Amino acid sequence: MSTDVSSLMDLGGDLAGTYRRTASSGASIDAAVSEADLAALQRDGYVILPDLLTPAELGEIRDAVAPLLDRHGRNGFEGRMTQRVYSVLNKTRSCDRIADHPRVLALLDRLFLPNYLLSMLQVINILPGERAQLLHTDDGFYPPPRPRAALGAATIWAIDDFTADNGATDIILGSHLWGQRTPAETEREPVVMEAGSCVFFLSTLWHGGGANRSAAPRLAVTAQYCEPWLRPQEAFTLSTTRDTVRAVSEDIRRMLGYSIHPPFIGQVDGMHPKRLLEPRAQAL
Ligand SMILES: O=C(O)CCC(=O)C(=O)O
Repeated sequence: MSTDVSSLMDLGGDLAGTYRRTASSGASIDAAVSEADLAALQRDGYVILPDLLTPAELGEIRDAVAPLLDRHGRNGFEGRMTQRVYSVLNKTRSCDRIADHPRVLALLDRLFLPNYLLSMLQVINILPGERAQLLHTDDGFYPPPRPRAALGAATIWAIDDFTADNGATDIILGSHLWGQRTPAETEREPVVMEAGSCVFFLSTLWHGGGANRSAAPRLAVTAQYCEPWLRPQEAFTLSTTRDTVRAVSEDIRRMLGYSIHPPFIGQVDGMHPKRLLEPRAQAL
């Protein structure tokens, strides 16, 4: 049998022929800053990125999500005294900067294959009286056994200050390196940080929402990301309207799945998914 293809990767550019892979805005971050972030992340399993959102941006997020916080969690994991908003991109543009912040993308660019995906974007409001959430990892539902490299990463953004008693995310320092070990409750350490900061952690790190022993809610937004060959938690290609896809940044569009993991993953009818955004594809 003769063929001009010796490896499937020879086809890597074919589907992406019309739409070349777009550059990540993570490239705008000083390499020394990102390398320092990465070193802390690899050592501890998490890194705090301070002061990334302005007071105006925080106010915009608070105003936009307040009317969406209309129900409590349905089980102990979601939290009976916790309010969550899913499918955030279809409901407000105010959290876009959280999904595509260049400082975060610069880390993702270093950790994962090109065209990594957004796996989850969620608002989490922990109300006074909420108990500590079950400790968990964010990629434990993918079968490959630990210890292994993280298959994804998460950010949790403090929209309110995170304090030691208001439900700040608890992390287990260094647990990203563990094999099958599970943590004890006594190993929890709250991530204390000011509003506008985020904690970035590997999806292998054990963590959970903290107990809210204060008198005020703790508002946060979390964005999770995964390798481009994994199925994201939120099925964004099914749930995100075409109008929303057009409205978001090129980075978000790529992370929603309007991108190809070479040579074929993510195709639509044998073509690049961005063809769906062309005017003549409106009827699809
Ligand atoms: O709200 C938090 O601080 C953490 C929440 C979390 O890890 C989750 O719900 O998966």
